[in-house]
Amino acid sequence: MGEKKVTVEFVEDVALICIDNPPVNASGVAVRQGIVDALEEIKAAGSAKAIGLYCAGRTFIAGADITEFGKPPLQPGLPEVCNILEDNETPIVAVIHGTALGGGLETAMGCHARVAVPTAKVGLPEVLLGILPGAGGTQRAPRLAGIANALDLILSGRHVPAKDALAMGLVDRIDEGEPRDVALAAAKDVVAGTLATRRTGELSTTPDDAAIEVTMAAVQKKHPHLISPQKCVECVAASTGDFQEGLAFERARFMECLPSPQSKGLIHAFFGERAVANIPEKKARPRDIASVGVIGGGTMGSGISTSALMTGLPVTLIEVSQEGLDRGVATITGNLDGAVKRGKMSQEMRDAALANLTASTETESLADVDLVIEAVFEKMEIKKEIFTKLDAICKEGAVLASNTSYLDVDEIAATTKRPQDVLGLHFFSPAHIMKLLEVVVGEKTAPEVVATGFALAKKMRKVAVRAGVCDGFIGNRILGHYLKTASYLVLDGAHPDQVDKALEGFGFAMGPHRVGDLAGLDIGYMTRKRLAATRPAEERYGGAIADRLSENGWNGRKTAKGYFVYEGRETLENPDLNAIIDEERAKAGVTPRDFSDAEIVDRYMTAMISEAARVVEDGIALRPVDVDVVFLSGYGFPRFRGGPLHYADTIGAEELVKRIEAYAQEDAHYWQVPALLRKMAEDGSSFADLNKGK
Ligand code: T1G
Repeated sequence: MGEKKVTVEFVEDVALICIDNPPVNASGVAVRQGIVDALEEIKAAGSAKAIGLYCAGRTFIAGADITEFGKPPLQPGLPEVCNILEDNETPIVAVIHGTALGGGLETAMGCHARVAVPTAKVGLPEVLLGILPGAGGTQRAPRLAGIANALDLILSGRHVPAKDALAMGLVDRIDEGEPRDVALAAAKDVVAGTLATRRTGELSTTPDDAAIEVTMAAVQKKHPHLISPQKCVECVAASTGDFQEGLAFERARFMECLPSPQSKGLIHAFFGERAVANIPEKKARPRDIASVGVIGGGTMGSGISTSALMTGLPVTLIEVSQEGLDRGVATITGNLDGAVKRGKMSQEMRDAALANLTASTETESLADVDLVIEAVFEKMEIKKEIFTKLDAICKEGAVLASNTSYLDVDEIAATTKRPQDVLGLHFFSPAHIMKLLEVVVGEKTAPEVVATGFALAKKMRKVAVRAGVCDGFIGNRILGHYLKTASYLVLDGAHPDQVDKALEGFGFAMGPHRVGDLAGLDIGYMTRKRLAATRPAEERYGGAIADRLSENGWNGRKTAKGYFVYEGRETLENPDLNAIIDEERAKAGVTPRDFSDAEIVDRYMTAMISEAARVVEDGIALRPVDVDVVFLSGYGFPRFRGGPLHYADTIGAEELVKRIEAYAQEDAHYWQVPALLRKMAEDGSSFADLNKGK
């Protein structure tokens, strides 16, 4: 069992159990067995009248050890350990610091009292991993906090601050101090009778059928694709009955969720968001960023400024005109007010952030900033002009970044005498909300500059993914490819609404035509025009219908008309669309045919997977999981599917190659089997293998 993760200390008439399993005291088998052994050791000693259980390091148990999932279960299991704690004769008080999550909170609820330090948080986030609290959480939480609180805790997965946990009844007291000291004092108070103890399982839950009914209807509506939220509600409903029966019911539901593809997808996403931080430049020391300059007060520039201000960084916003500046400052102010409304920041923090904003039309005012982010119009000439100017103005060691979504970062860097200080920082709109940040590494970008991009992302609570230089980097390059499939499907017979509904059925929050209308069809129009000169002659053009919409001035929501018509909150059919589609099909000599929803999804996903495989093949993405995280945190890819390449493994390379070869009968230029996929089909490997470096 390796080195001891759990130790016992006897202090007069109490005993202390300390768990020490860095980094987050996950309750792997060594911790579970260690707790059981500790209780036996204390029993054998016979001197303790109360026990304090606490953790060393930065947090209380942050859950079951997720790395054990999917492997043969190791005994004792966590449900058993929680029951052993509860049945223990000598009362146990758990002391919570950091985050007691999932199996961690369940362990604490198995104890006979809970004391938290003021900064502690508790939660049951299992639903975010496609499972449910499987060590008694759905039975003990309602007994301590009531059905409504338990449903909130279990379905939101949120981390509840100590004072709210106290109000809910999840913890019994809040004490200041180091965990060991608090545990000792609390155990003493148990002996003295000033801290009450009880067995949670002996408590009863007051039925609340209305809450159960309303919540079940809500999760079925909000999470139509997911199985675990509904099972969570069923388990909480069972908590009004016999405790042991409730535990058995919970276990059965848990075992239905754990092997599900959804849970595998969500667990892949959890570890993926951590794996992408593993970059070649990981050991480089980031440069200190204490001030930021943002060039451009448009949607992106304002969003980026807002995101920086929300971290406490001072921002200097540059615009060419006072009018543009005023518009930028107004947008930033609106973003910050919105953040206050959403409870993301207090009014005081909002005021402090706004006080940290300087607006100027003088680029020279960026002479001393540590980082400049250019977010102007997507035109290479304009970007080159700006970087030439920044090169002359900015201090040595300043990091110069472009928020370009597509353009060649090396070409931009080459306009300066310091290409090693230049990189792409590709934010996603709205930049103060979207999690993803593509850190685009140029040929000459210095390792510490890349590390600076990742450090900034962490500070902004974003997920950074390292991308190489090509047209559109990771996300937009792949998007550009699979959106062609959407346009071909419409040209060949599917209706835009059917395509959207089929992909929403797959799990996307919104189909490509509605997303296009939301983002603005003019963006796609300009990209098609920009690429027209370099479009291969043999490439089938799918943009004719979308071009007609834009040429009619119908660019989506911002013009209240695009693929659909928008009246207030209503999305209606565009009465002019079908005629345009018919005309363009006729012009292209297409005899339309029917597509099933399944075929629409297969073609769309196969196109996405194909280009994603090429992005990995070309080294633009470090690993397949990097592509997955880009799509999960920047393109609304359904999280329970784990990302395009995790999903690809559920199909298998052989089947994907067969599909592409079949589709290539229609269009051999567009449907080409990526070399990586062909190799995987031949050697039976998977993207998961590649993630493991196999
Ligand atoms: N198991 C294994 N490894 C874990 C882990 C866990 N539960 N939690 C974190 N890690 C690793 C993580 O991969 C990373 O590794 C390192 O710890 C630091 O994490 C029966 C079955 C606790 C809030 O869902 O939300 O209990 O990348 O980078 O930002 O009902 O980690 O360094 O190699 O995230 O400070 C329920 C999951 C499990 C909580 C800390 N628990 N963890 O955040 O650090 S299911 C959870 C978190 C369960 C029972 C069921 C966060 C954190 P590496 P980090 P952080």
